[in-house]
Amino acid sequence: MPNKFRNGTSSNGSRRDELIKKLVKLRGQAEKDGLEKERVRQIFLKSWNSAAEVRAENKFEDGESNANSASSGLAPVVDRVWSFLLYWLFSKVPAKKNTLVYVFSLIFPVMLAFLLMLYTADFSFTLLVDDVRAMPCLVDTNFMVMEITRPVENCDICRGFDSVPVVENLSREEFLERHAYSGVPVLVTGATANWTAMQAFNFSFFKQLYEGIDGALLNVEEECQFFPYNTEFRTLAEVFNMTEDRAAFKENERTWYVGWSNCHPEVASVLREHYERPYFLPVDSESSALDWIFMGGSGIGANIHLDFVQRPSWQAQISGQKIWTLIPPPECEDVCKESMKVTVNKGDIIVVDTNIWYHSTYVTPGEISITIGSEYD
Ligand SMILES: O=C(O)CCC(=O)C(=O)O
Ligand SMILES: [Fe+2]
Repeated sequence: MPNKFRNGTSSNGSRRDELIKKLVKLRGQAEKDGLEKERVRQIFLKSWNSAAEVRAENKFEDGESNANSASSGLAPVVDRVWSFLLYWLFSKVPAKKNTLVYVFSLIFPVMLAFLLMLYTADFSFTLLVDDVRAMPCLVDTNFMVMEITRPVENCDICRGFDSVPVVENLSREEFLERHAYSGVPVLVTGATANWTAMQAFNFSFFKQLYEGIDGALLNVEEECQFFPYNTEFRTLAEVFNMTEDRAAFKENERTWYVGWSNCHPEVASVLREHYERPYFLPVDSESSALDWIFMGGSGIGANIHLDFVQRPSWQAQISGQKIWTLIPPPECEDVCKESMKVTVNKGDIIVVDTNIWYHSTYVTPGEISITIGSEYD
């Protein structure tokens, strides 16, 4: 099941950003000097050698997601806990250690942590998974590894323009030639004409759809991905349990914005009654079986991040308005504009390779923002 690996970059910015920039430049230089991409990658990975990072590297290698792993047995959970513990311990153990220090700073805490882990496991492995998943150091570690081992981009993705191209009618040929696989983003206005989604999709539509199909909510938890962003929701079921007032963004109610992927076939077939593949996608391009839905009120949507997917994505604005900020990869900063904002209105479709462009979203005040999208190849 293809998954978006969403790589958060929300916290402790500038020192890490500086470091990343330096590493990216170094990597670019190494490639210019004739070292093969794979060799450069190996060198960077080798020098990135704490236990936690090695774990993250494995994640990077197999393209697995950081999402709901509770379904795949206890092994990944135990692995993650161990990665974290080792990372924590190695960063705490003094460089020169005598036996006593060694026992107290390494073996003792490891045993204690292990016992604690077993103890916790009896009660709730789900909670443990949540806790570990929420640990920012794991996310950051992944981010660093992924950023410095990411292949250098070809900066044609932005050469010659400093705003996202906006078109009204886009033929398949034009799309194929200019955007489909080039990494050049595009906004196609008025592209959802005839989609009944424009009338049908709203909070209660999704609530009824998911609550009405046996196992659909659980399927999101176990097989797909759920992004709570800045909310307290842990599952899509919790989202649909919020009060009507909150769902309607009544005054004094806490605002919310969430996203999830759907991989339940029955839900997918209902969704697809209401939307079509964007008309400009190449006939022979395959669409992913996953639908991505983002829904919520005014304010920050997704924080700046890069996804870990091989395929470009499209996203249709069904309701409301959203501003996307696209930031080119650091190695293209001399060629590209530093960042580009593009407003996506109801009825528009944005196409972005979210694997190349750092991106964030902001929902403008007004109607609830609802989008549906997918990947294509
Ligand atoms: O729509 C959003 O708020 C975020 C979308 C996104 O990050 C994506 O599609 O990759
Ligand atoms: Fe994304």
